Amino acid sequence: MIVDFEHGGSEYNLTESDLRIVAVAGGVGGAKLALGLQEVVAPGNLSVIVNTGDDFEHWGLSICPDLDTVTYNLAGINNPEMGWGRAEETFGALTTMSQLGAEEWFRIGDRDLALHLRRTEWLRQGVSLTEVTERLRRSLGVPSDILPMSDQPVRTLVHTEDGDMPFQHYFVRCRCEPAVIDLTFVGAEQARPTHAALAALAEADLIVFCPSNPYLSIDPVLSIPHLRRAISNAKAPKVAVTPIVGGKAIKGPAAKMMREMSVPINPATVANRYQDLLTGFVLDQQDADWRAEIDMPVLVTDTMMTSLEVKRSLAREIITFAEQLQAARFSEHFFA
Ligand code: FO1
Repeated sequence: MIVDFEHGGSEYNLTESDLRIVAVAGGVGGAKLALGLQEVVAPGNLSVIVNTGDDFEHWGLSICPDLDTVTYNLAGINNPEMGWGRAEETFGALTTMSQLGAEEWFRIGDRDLALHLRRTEWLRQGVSLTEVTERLRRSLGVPSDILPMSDQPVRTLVHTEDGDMPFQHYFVRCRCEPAVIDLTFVGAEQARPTHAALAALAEADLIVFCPSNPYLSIDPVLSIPHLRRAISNAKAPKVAVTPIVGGKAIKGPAAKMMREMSVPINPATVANRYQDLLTGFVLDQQDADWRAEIDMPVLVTDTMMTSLEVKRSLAREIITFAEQLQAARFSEHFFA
């Protein structure tokens, strides 16, 4: 339970408490912390608001990579080596599609393909992406809510020195090699946050920005009008975990993009980027010296989620950090 004034901050066992957490996540890095949070709160008390800017049509199917990466991680069936896709996967369909002249650069496994078929079938029937995602996560036994940021399409367009390209062409087909100039989230202006996401934010005791790429995963979520404001207006403390450790990203192109966009590659850049939204920031212990450059409360700890136990301990430390922030906020308020 986040410290509130009446309780005086008594320590609960979190999994029995009614603590409600909302995590904002993109792909691999975000999914890892989402799993850590799911492990330490009561079943059903975690909602993950997920980026859909990476989504695209491929083989005539609606592909939602970040939703699927979060779903597979929270279901415990993700491919631990790749970070995306499923464990124990086969690629018979991919091989045959290639023989039939279809594109093979985006490697869809046979079990993953079944999920895309099911999602595409339901979307074509008019079922919302939120409802589709709910059905899929329940079928896979995930106890947490997995919430698309919007049910309307938002597509990340990457402006590079080799021209403009859809996200998956940049990320997978071109392996993030083109130098990024800028990003556009096509459709964001017209997109509305889902009711489920707004409700989760209103009820949250804690909002966690997972260590996802700020430009490719967090910014698309914040680009949706009203969603950024709903996060800002939420009563819960907002804590972000650094996606940059030791001057580089754990995985993916964040550091490369920062260099190409002439942005200093350090945690302070990320913290200051979301300064107006955040209550606190989590630095990796390798970057403790950056604490002085960050103008908000900072938790310094091990953020390298190399095991399930580290994911759990990081989640617990964030919750304790948030309790301290909340207590400080109450004491300022009541004792100012
Ligand atoms: N990423 C790759 O680098 N290569 C792939 O072939 C690939 C296939 C793939 C299939 C399903 C899926 O859900 C994700 C997949 N990804 C692949 C990862 C994906 O491009 C990224 O996870 C996100 O879009 C960025 O977080």
